[in-house]
Amino acid sequence: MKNYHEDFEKRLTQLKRDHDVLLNRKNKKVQETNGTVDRYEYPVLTARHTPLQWRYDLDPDTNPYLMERMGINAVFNPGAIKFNGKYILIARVEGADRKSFFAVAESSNGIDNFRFWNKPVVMPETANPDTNVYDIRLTEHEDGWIYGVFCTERKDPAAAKSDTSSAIAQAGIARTKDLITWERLPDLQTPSKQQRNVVLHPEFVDGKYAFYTRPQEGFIETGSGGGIGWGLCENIEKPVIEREEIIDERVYHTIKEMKNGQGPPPIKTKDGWLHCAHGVRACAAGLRYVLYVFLTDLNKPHNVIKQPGGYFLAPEGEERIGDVSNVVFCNGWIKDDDGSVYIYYASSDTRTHVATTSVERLLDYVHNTPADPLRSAACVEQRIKLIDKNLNQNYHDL
Ligand code: M1P
Repeated sequence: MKNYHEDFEKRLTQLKRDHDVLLNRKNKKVQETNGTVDRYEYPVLTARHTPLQWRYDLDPDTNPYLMERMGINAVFNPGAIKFNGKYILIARVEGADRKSFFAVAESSNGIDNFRFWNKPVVMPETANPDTNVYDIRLTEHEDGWIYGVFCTERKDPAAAKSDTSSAIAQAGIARTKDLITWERLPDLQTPSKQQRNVVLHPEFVDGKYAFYTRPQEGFIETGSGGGIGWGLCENIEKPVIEREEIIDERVYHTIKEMKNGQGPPPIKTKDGWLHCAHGVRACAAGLRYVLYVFLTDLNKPHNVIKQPGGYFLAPEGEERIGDVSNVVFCNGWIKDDDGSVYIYYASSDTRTHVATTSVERLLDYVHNTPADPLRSAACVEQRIKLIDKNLNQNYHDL
């Protein structure tokens, strides 16, 4: 007769060993880069990084085949923060049942050995329970709280009974001091039917809380609106934005012609606020998501002062493939005191990576990368100017 317990023990030992190897694996910088960031060989978080006890029933009597009872499908789109000297990610962990939840993972160097805390975040609900929550942005606000602003999704109550996919997306808001206990505030109210990619600015503006928004008419399509919006709110405990203006619009035949959205909260620098956002274009293969970077005015964070043309980071290699292919998405980055910047981006709604750079490099990028001239002929003119400069100065024989 087959000894299930012996098989169970063997398999469990193997699972633990493999998990340990994964969690202890050192990350390596990838050699080839374009000078803007350093990319790394391995993702920092994947579904396989989640603790075994989150997925398996570890009791041989109730799970003799040691099956994954509650699978995890993906770990992506994390918010990020430096907290008690650790690099913290609050990831979107998606179960095999398609529902996402938040979970904290920490690392001491920001590039490898991320480990999940024992249990996922218990995020309180409002009176109107969320069906799905995802893509948290973490803001250390000058009011002393750490805010998490995330997408809350619920079935559209106006949808026909037969329509089981129409949804309403809004911005959920919660705050914490320890990343363990969260106080849920009411969802943000704005003039728009739907919201995603809403981010709280870290400082008061005109004495008010300031939000980057992304108004949209439908759940997937932004409709006639879209763009990165901006609005002020008097009272975070009753959060209402009465006036929403678009500060970074969608533009025909660019990397953000279909939609765009603010990434993490911006980083304050001597020259202005540095922003990372995603831009989406349509192509025969579907939607393509890339990241771009821009700078806004220090005193008026809603005024864009520099916007390099094109993308800053696009999916490469295995990043191109996943549940929603051809996507990179970023809603978390960390700036260290020495000016280093850790950009946590997800690829294809499946896994999470890190790219490192610095404030200095990012400022060089935004100041010296030409803006998109919007026409092929103007692009050629722009490139010939660069070629001529290089030829005339004869810097190096290529
Ligand atoms: O699938 C790509 C991304 O799509 C949405 O982002 P946006 O609203 O800008 O299109 C979000 O669902 C995001 O989580 C996802 O990564």
